[in-house]
Amino acid sequence: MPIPDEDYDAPAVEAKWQRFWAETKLFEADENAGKPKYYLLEMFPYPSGDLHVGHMKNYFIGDVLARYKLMRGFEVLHPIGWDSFGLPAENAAIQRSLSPRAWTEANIVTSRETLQKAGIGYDWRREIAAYEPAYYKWTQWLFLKLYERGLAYRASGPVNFCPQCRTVLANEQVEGGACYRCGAPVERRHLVQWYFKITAYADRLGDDLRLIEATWPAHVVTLQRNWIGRSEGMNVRFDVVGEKGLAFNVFTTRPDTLFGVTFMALAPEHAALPRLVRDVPNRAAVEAFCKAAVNRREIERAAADAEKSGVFTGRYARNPATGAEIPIWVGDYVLASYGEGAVMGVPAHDQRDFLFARKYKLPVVPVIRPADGALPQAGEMTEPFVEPGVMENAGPYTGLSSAAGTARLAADGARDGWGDAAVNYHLHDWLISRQRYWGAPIPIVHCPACGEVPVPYEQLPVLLPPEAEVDFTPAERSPLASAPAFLHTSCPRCGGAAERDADTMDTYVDSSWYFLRYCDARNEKAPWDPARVNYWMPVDQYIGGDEHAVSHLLYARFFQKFLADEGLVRDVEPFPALFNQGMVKARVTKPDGSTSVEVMSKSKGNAVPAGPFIAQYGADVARLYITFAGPPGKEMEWTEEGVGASAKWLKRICKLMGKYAEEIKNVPVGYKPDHNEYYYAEAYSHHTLKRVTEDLERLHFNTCIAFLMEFTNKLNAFEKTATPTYDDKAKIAFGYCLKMFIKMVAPFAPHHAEEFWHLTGSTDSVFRAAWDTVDDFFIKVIDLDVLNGKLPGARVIRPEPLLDILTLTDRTEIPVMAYLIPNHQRRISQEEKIIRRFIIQINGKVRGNVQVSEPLDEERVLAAAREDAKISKYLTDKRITKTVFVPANRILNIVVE
Ligand code: ANZ
Ligand code: ZN
Repeated sequence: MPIPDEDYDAPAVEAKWQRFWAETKLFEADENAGKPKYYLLEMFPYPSGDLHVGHMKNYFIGDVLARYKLMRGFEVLHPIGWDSFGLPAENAAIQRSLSPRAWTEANIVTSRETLQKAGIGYDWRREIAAYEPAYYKWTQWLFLKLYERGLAYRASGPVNFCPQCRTVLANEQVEGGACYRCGAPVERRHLVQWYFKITAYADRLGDDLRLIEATWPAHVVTLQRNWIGRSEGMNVRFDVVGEKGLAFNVFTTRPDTLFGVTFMALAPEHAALPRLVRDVPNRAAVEAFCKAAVNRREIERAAADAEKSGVFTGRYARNPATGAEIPIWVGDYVLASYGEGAVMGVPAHDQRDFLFARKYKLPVVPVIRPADGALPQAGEMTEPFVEPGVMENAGPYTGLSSAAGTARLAADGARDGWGDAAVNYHLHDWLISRQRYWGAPIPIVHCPACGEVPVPYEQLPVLLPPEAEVDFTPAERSPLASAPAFLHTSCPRCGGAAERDADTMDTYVDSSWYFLRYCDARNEKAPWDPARVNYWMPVDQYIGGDEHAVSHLLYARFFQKFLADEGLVRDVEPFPALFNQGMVKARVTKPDGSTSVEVMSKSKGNAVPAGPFIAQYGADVARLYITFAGPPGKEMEWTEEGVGASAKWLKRICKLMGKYAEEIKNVPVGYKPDHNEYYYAEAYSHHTLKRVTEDLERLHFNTCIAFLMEFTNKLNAFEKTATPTYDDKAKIAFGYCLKMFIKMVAPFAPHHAEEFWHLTGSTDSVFRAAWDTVDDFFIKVIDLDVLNGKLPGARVIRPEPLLDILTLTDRTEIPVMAYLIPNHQRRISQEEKIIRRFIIQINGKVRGNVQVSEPLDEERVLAAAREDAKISKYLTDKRITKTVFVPANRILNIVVE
């Protein structure tokens, strides 16, 4: 067995072990393994080209954990697949005049090869790709299930439309008013689209955040909670003055401010507006205002600091609480898509209403005062008082707290018929239709006679038409409509001529259930066997970016809950533990020569492709570098110097292994350190093990590596030939420590570790060797300070920082690694430091006292007495006939013959 050395041929050695792992089925996960399961998952990649080293961070983190969990005795499910449908493939394909399929497949081939060369341990038998009919058949099946339950529906409504990508987008895909893909400003259009009714699960999605709050990054939980945006309040009815039967509902979270309402504002899109302004003189002005406002984007319109505009309709409504007539305005800050599309304006207590009132000279009427202060004076207010407080000038409610008043108003409103308690969500239904080619076709047929007809389950999959038949360059209609053989079909219900739905599904539908498919990836009869899914689910550790906080992570939770209601999965949170890896950044040089550090990406020109990098340096160097560069959750900067340090450390380990090949081979089976006579190196190994294990559990890989580096330094500094105490016993202890070390290194540098492990004579994988358990003895009795030099009976000098040399009392110097530490010399640890003085009486006479450390039992006190110079002379050669031990009084009475 060659020892990895200077000439270590990374590609050859790594390929050898990768073959070995494949042949020995190391990562093939099985439900019947008789071990506890561990489902580890990285968000499945979008195959957009070759992976760069920034992408690899995700997979390296996963792989370190997978290998560690294997060694901890888990049956680890670690699968991989491809999120291979979607807009970018189609856009890239159009730009390069390739077919989306050919482009995607080529990318999968390169990416797969990169992951394999990186040595990431996956169960490749479970590989899936969203664009394969064997997968999207079930995506369509799930659509039909949702449809059956009324949770997939078609509706006309305002949608976000990206003019550049020529498709509608989900709300989650609109970022600051722009398309999440191409950045073009999104337009509002009214189209008939398919929706998934995620709002039916809003409460459960919100409530169950409590179950994962502690194990998800806090900001992701907050983002989801705010996105769901549960809001409790009241719907209040305002009757229009002078028109019987016409009324507006407003949603308010502050019914306690009802007495301060000075106007009403409707959304420009409000359905009842035309009727309201039918006969008013300024009808034209209102219509012109609405037309302009509708074209402005909602986010802009609703922003707290945006300029607010409005127009008076000329009509009035009656405040149900006061009977006062208030003017009805149209306001561009009122959104049609939230609540009732109308607000009651309370300028004294709401920021947006305040700005609106100031601009249009509407009255400000304060009706809430701070609990410990006076009611604000309208004329003096420079900003509204938005906190809850005590109600004033509020008729029968005056003097009530905001909370009490709100409850009373809700009861009175319900009794008198002008208002009801209401809950609103900011979450909208999930718009899933896309007017693009590269996605799963929506399994619906439109029949002139029967209307919308679902494709029968047994006719799935509805296959995408071959690319040759499709004009997939963007046009007004979906590309699928350009393939007559696809479009024209017969109605499943009446058999008459009908058309298929020409839209495809949002790719987030594909990724809402892929983690379930992995559990039973080759099932042809069903999307999965519930027994298998229930065995593996939930995912024990999910790793991915927080950019999916309110999209994928929300959709997947929704699917899991829906599927639980269908009895297809258990009702559990799918990802109880989520880890967000930090971004990998790298320096970018701009045309003007200036530089900046930015997130690695191909488009910025700062991406380091993973394939060639691994071919040059080896996978272990790449993964060590990435896992050592900083805490995995933090961002890191990629530099070439950093790479060198990892490569150097690996070389130093190789040197060490070469030096101790004999020792490693000769450790007797079952060897354990002797607690009475152990070596510095053994104690140190267990301390290192403790720290590495704890930090692996916390995913703090960088500190694990730092501990292991420190350990390498100590071992390397030891010169065995110059050490008189380096005898057979020491050799065994050293071999033992090195075997522990190899196992600790294994998750981080698996190829090297496997090579080293086979030096022990083992023919099995190091990943089938059990992770060592920390021997608490070492942790309890000897602390790291002691190990770092402060040994009793020895003085430590440090000629160089990393080489600990002991100068013994006889002036000999030895490196501490081989220093045998007999138990009686060990320093007393913190817990043992409680020391008590005991009085010793012999035959009724006090003969002295002794100091004893815990445990303070009779045996130890007696032993101390025998060792004490003054007392011992009364005990030598005497037979003790009786002892009386009084620990409370700290006395030991001894009766001797
Ligand atoms: C009167 C009021 C007085 C309000 C006050 C607030 C403070 P959240 O918490 O997000 O649910 N609102 C209701 N529907 C709206 C719409 N379609 N477009 C814009 N704003 C709307 O916000 C609820 C509050 O937002 C509601 O409570 C309403 O203003 C406004 F001192 O009613 B409030
Ligand atoms: Zn029909």
